[in-house]
Amino acid sequence: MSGATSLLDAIAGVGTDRRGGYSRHGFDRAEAELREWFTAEATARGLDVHTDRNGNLWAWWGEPGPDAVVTGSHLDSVPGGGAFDGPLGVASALAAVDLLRAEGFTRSRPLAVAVFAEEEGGRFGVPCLGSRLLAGTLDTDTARTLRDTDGVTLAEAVRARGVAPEHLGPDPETLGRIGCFVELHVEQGRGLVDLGRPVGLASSILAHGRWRLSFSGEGNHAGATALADRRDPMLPAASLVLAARRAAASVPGARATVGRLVPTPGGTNVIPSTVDVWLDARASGDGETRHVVAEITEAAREAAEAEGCTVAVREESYTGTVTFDSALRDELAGVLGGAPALATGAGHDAGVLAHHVPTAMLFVRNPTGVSHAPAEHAEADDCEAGAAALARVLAHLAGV
Ligand code: HGY
Ligand code: MN
Ligand code: MN
Ligand code: MN
Repeated sequence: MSGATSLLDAIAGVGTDRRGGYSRHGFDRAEAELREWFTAEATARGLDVHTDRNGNLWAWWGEPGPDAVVTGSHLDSVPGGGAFDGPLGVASALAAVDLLRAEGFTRSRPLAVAVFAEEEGGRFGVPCLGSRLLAGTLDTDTARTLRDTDGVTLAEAVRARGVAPEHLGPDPETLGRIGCFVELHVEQGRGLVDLGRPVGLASSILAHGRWRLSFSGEGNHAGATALADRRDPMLPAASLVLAARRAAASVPGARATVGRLVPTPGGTNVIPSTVDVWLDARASGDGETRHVVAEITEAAREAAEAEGCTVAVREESYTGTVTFDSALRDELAGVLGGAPALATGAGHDAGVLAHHVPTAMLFVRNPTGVSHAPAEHAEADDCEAGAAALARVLAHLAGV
């Protein structure tokens, strides 16, 4: 890292800034500051930083060119997130550049560090927004009209960041430059802890998606309205939460989560007129995931009808099971002198790009196993081991 800043200090600094100012919006102040941090750190290393048509940052070592080796991750967060999910991959990429320069590394291929916008989908509800737009796996018209909780559209948000909204969308030129992509990420789970290893390689990602269920009833007075006269959408919403756990529990390895439920208008003494519920469901395959979601939405419809309410169900994003390229994974395990392969339930930009270019993920041990919460952690020496492993992988892939 530049000056005396250690890798961990940089991550803690970025993560803390981020955690403190939680980048609720993928293009708002908190992330804007983190993007400035990255641009300054990359420029200090002689990398040439560009912003692509979808707001992703690209720091090039040498001219942008075909068959580039790309590494990187994201800087945005979830509400109350930890300091490592995203920033560890970005800071480690910069630290790996330092290590390669220090050993006099000579490139045989272009090399870039990428920072993808809005990976958590915290502002516009679509995870991996920047990498999906890049890869063309998200309908551009739909994307442009995505709105945040303040009603700001993605088009308005990117324009405020100097990105022309009419340019949002598939970017085959940028995508075409990627020869392979390697993302380093803090592990979100205890696989490496249980194996007693500091670094591992990702084997697969669960199929995962997000659905929005909007329950509508009749807003009314909490005190003046007899129970028999109510059409309270909070009841079917509550049923949905319990149905989600039941449905996921019936499919081995499946997960279903309701982390966000918004009654409108949201007064203590007001029966809500509508309740919006966001469902995050994941399982080992499309069939399993769709089965879990079908069970949940069926229960939601029944509960809505019983309360004289209606429910609208909308799929907001979906990514099928990701299986990382086993040949590349085995090659990199060899470069690292053996590194365990780990499945994960967490989605990543690497999961989006894996459908388009040879892609691998490095995981760094998280002693708590916890993620998307302040307890998310990685020890300093494991962070350094991760950056050193990434440097060896990049040297193998991009060296002479
Ligand atoms: O939700 C996820 O799996 C990732 O953290 N975006
Ligand atoms: Mn995350
Ligand atoms: Mn992440
Ligand atoms: Mn009153």
